[in-house]
Amino acid sequence: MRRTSRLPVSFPTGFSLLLVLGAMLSGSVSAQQAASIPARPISSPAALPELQPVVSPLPSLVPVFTPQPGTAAPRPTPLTAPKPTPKPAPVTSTPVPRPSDPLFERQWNLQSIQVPGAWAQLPANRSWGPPVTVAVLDTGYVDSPELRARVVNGYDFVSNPARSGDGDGRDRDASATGQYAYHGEVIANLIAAAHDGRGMAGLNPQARIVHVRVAGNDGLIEVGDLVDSLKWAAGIPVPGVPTNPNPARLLNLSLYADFIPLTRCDPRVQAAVDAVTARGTLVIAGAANDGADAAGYSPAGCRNVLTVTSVTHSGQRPTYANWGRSVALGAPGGEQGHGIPASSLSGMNGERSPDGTSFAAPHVTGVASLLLTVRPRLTPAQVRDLLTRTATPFSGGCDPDPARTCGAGLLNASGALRAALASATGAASPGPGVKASPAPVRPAPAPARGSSGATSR
Ligand SMILES: [Ca+2]
Ligand SMILES: [Ca+2]
Repeated sequence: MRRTSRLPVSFPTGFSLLLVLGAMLSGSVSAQQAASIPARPISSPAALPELQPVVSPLPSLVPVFTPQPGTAAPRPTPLTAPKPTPKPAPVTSTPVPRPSDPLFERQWNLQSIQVPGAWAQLPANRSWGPPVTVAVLDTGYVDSPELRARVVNGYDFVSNPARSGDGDGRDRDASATGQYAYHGEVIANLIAAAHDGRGMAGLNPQARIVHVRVAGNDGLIEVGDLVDSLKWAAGIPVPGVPTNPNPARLLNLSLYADFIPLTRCDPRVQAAVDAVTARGTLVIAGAANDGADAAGYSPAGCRNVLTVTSVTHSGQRPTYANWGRSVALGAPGGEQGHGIPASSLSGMNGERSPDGTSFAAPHVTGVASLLLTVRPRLTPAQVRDLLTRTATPFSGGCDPDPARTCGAGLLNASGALRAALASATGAASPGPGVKASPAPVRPAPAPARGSSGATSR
């Protein structure tokens, strides 16, 4: 039976376009469990919350080093004269960080894209560079203990009170409500969960998250709300809404249109993406979950969007995952029964393992945030180039049909960070030891235009 990503709702009339979250509801969490998520009403503050400078030390990326296999255990001093022992071999490589968070051992997704190898290249003294702000345009704010002082309740852009679930339209409280509240929570945690010995380990535990609520209680999104959310998240003024005091460098869009005629990127979404890109903000989107060509989807098929499809534990594209020339990369999205482990307040034992391209995209967002941490001035096109040219090609392609491409390959966090650090491109200022790159980062190739009018990259 063909899997479907469509949420079990009847589409209301009167919308020019609706978008549906790319959630693949995992069988491990029932709708009843998900529906038990408590709403967290937060009184409207006088001003929008601003991310404050972190006064306490950020959690270390490498709080605990677990002995690696083969590491010699301490031995008692022998009573007899010891034989001369050979000198230990000089250490030639940096220990691979192993966060002590209990879920880390099951986070296969981090291993498959070599995230620990990326962490190993970062300074252990927390002097990575300025934290990167990431906006998650999704179901809204959940007060995740994985994020604490690094998350803000951004803005609620759900304009229709009949679908908002909070009794009103747009307002300053982006708190998530309803059975899909976990969706944005998991995405934010994948990007930025603390390495604190509890729950999971995020890709970038220094990143800051701005939750932008764009999906209603039913998981549906109106195009006007999405367009305004995109602009606002990047710091572009939106009429009637206070300016975002925490403009983001990266926007994660784990959502897509999947019931309009799937022929092209919606021009309204395209215009917003272009405006955001012009401000130096990169839009990263899931490819969608229909096992179809992503070119006809919004925002997956839009120009200037870094579109991500899913890869399973065994390195294959799952049948649900979209494909095609619009797809830039693959990243772990998992499959039913073998999803992406993550902390979640409403999940059984505080965790859940959903699957879908919704959960592939934040892997790319998290790695992109690491690149911007070490090279804050990278442009969206330069980030895209670093991520795609360091990807691990799929052996034999990701589908027997060569038209069903998954882009450049599987995301390689370690390779991308190595390439960024080897170049001065995007550096805040060339510091000692930073060599100018003999080969500057190439700009993204010009998009080609297909016969359908859809854009591809
Ligand atoms: Ca509201
Ligand atoms: Ca944690």
